[in-house]
Parts: sequence; C-alpha cells; structure tokens
Amino acid sequence: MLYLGLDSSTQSLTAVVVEIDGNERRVVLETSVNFDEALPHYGTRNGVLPDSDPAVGIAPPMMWAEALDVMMGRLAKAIDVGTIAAISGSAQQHGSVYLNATATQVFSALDPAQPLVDQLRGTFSRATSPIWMDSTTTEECREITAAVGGEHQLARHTGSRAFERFTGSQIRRFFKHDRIGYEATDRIHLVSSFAASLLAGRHAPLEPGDASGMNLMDLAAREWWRPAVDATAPGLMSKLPAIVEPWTCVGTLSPYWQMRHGFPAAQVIAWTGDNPSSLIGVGLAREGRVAISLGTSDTMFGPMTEPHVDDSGTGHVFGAPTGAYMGLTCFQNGSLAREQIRAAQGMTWSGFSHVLASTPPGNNGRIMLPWFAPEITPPVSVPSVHRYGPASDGASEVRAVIEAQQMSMALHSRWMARTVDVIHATGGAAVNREILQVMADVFGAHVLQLRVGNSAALGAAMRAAHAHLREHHRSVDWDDVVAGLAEPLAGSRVDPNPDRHALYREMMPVYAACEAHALGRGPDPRELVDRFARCSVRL
Ligand code: ADP
Ligand code: XUL
Repeated sequence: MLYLGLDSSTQSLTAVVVEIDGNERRVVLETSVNFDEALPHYGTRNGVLPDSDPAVGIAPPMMWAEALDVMMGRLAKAIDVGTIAAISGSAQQHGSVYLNATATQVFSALDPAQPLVDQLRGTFSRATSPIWMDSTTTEECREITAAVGGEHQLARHTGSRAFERFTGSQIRRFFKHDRIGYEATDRIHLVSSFAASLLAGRHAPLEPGDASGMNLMDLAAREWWRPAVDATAPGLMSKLPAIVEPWTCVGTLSPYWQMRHGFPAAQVIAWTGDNPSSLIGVGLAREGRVAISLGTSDTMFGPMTEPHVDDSGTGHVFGAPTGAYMGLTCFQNGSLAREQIRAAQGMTWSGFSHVLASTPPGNNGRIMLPWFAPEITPPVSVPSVHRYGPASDGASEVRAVIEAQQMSMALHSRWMARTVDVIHATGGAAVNREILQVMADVFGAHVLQLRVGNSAALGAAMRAAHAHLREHHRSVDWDDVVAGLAEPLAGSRVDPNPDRHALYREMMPVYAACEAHALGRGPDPRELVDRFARCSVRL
C-alpha cells in the first residue's frame, strides 16, 4: 500500500510517498514545488507577497491551490498512484482562507478538463490570506484578551495567550476592516483544511492540532470555546469548520483528481499543522525528547501528556496527532535571517559552514539579536538588529547569528523542557552539521539528523497510514507506524563538547542581559559583555 503525505509550507509544497507492507517500509518518493520558482506569476518572495510594511505577512491562496494541481500531476507521472490508499497533509499553521457561499458547489463539481485555479477564482471572499508571519493584529489581540477575562484565562482554555499570527485576532481584524468581505464569508479555513477540502471536493473539518493555533479552541474539550469565538467576530461560529479527531477520514479523493490525474478514490485524512505533523515525522510519539525544526521559522517542540500551559506567555500548547498534546515555541527569524547574513557576506552554504567551523565559540564576546523581521519570541514588533561586544566582521556575523538563534531557543524553551538530552533536528537547515554542532554545544545535548528531512510531509504520510490501518485493527501503536521511517540518519549524531557547553552556560545570562537591554527592559550590559569577552578567549 502507498500513502501520500503533502506539506504546504511557507516556501514550497512537498510530497512524500511511503510504502508500508507489513513490517516492510520505504520512502518511495520525495519531491517539492517551490512557490517562487514554479509559480512566479503570483509574485511572491519566499512564498510571501512583498509589502512595504514588515508587519504584514500575506500570501495568495490560489497559489497553494495551483501548487497542489502541479504536484498531483507530477506525482501521477512519477509513480504508479493507483495503489495509494490514503492521503493526508499538513500546512503552515495559523494562516486562514476566506471562502464565499459558492465554494461548496464549486468544490464538489470541479471539471477535470479545466485547471483547478480557473474554477476557484470566484470562490474567495478575501483575495489574500494572512499567514503566520503577519503581526498587524496587536490591537485585536488586546481586545480579545480583555473580552475573555485576561491572558491567563485565554491561555488556560486555548493553550496560548493571544498572539498576532493566531487566526482569531486575524479574523477580528478582517471583520473590523472589511465588514462586507466578512459578511460575504461563508467558511473560514486554515491552510490545512483548505487543501484537504480541495482534495475531498467538500468542506473539510479541522483537527485539534491545527485548530489550537487559532486562540479559539478549548484545548481540553477539543471544541470551539464560545467566549473566544464571540469575542472575535459576530456570527463567527457558523463560519468555522467542525473539529474532528486527527485520524478522521474527511472523504475520498474527489472525481476531479481521479479523472484529471488518474488517482484512485483514496481516503483523505484530516490535515494538520506542519509542526504537529513534524512531531510524528521525527518519530516523537513519546514524551522525553524534543525536536528543533530549522525551517522558514525555527521551532522547538515536544510531546506532552498533559497540557502544561506556559506561565511566561512565550510558548504554546497544541493538540498532537496522537490525541495527546505538544508544547511549542516559535521564532520568526529562522532561515531567512541566516540567509540574510549569508547573502550579505556573498557566501554559499558550504562557505557559511566553513566560517562557522573556523570561528571561536563565544565569538570573542560578540552578541547579536538577529531581529531582521518582527520576532515572535521574544515579541519584537519593529525589526531591529542589535550588536554588543567588539566590532564585527564578516566571519563573526555568521557565528553571531547562529549562536544567537540557539541561545534564544535554549533560553525561551525552558518552560517546556528544563533539561534536554537528545534533540531531533529537522527542517531545511538541519542538513548543516556545523549549525547542528552549535546546537549540541549550546544545549549540551546529542543532536540527531533525520533520514527524511521533510519531516512534516513524512509525518503526513504516516498519519495517513495510521488512520487507514486503524480501520482494520482495533488499535495501532504509533511506535509501529513510525518504525523504519522516522529514523535518524546512520552516523548523524552530533555530540556536545563539554568545554564549549560550559562556555555557553556562562554566555547565557550575558545573552539574556543583551536581549533585555535591546527590548528596553534591562540595564546596559556592556560590562557583562566585556567580562565574558575576556574569559571566552580560552577556547
Ligand atoms: P519551510 O519552512 O518552507 O518548510 P524548509 O524547512 O524547507 O522551509 O527550509 C528551507 C530553508 O532551508 C531555506 O530557506 C534555506 O535557508 C535553508 N537551507 C537549505 N540548505 C541549507 C544549508 N546547507 N544550511 C543552512 N540552511 C539551509
Ligand atoms: C508555528 C508557526 C510556524 C508556522 C510555519 O506556531 O507559526 O512554525 O507553522 O511553518
């Protein structure tokens, strides 16, 4: 049997096809459609529509639909799709798609002779989708928080305090700024449930993993939390999809895909967010380990049996595809910040890695706060890059951005995991072993690189398999599903160096002091930085 997993991320749509035959498992195909390169007519940069306001993060939903059509056509040419039993997927979290009442009919009667996008044109009540990089909704966050009785109340129920990128505040902003558009909206999907709807030919429900990125779902009850829904916009409840268990079959692949590309009537399993999907894709169905994804965003996440909400207000608790929970902290300045430094220095990735390996840990006391774009953790609304310590040069800039990202991740994920022994590394930058070495040294943890780097798409394929197998077997153990697929790359383990880890432990309070100063919350850290610079020369 074949299982197809798709991941509609910020920059690309990726497919992973796995074959499961008893205990035999293999990855049959991994392929990606890069939005900017394959669909340049949408005018995106890194999958996002350029805007002069750095707080705005929007993308065209039509582009995601067209990528799906391109991908399905590509898959049908590359493999025998006839034995695909089930399909699931994941998508960048929080982004929302606004459809008018014609969508129901259009989705169910797509003409296989016509491209998908040509038929979708009239179905949107909002032409662009706000995505996770949007931070324009501070005011709406405040309004929703006040209406539900404060930050703690919102976090206790939904798993997070109000965040600008979360869908609730985005919906409220749309309602306030475009009443007519809001009134014309019949259904609001997340990127994940929008894609699942296109595949199934009917409005697909949400599952708790992605729904918990909206500030609208009661985490424990796994249903919409009325006070938050009412505080967001009038009449919202009837525009939201239902919430179902993560392994729910939401329909069969619609005739459009069968007739246009030769797919079978495979089961479509509810889609989830890219981070919950990656949790499965890195093999983390059990508590005790964490994963770090170095993608467009950097995220750190791990499974949780009980929802321990973060009192510091930094992180999130989401539903996990297993039915349990997961903790997550998200950083906006991930790959694009690394790319900015690489481009400024005119380097290739191998040149970047070489420089990283040849510069000293601690960077002779140079500390950077790499907020090239607005930052989620810690919250920074106006982009600004701060530098402390001796003057920097090209080489020290490379080390500074990587050390800062890893320090910040270690500092702000303490709510989730006090000690970390093993990290599963995934995302586009996890192929970079020099970056993984800094990660291992900062955390004092062993870092494992995964055999399949596209962990969100792999997780989606495994979720499809799990749901399909579940129909025939009373219970399907997640360990059995992930075995042989979500495995570390042989010989990939990166071990921490004890001396370097000791140095980073000394550096952590200095980094925290620089961060507090840059945020306007702490005194000038110059003396601390100088003292650290003097003692850091020992390595
Ligand atoms: P997405 O969030 O879109 O899923 P990916 O996880 O696919 O993103 O990561 C894409 C990013 O990976 C690119 O933006 C690029 O910066 C980064 N990348 C690719 N190769 C390397 C490398 N050798 N070293 C560091 N980063 C890399
Ligand atoms: C998670 C988040 C990002 C997106 C992008 O909360 O905002 O990781 O899911 O992929």
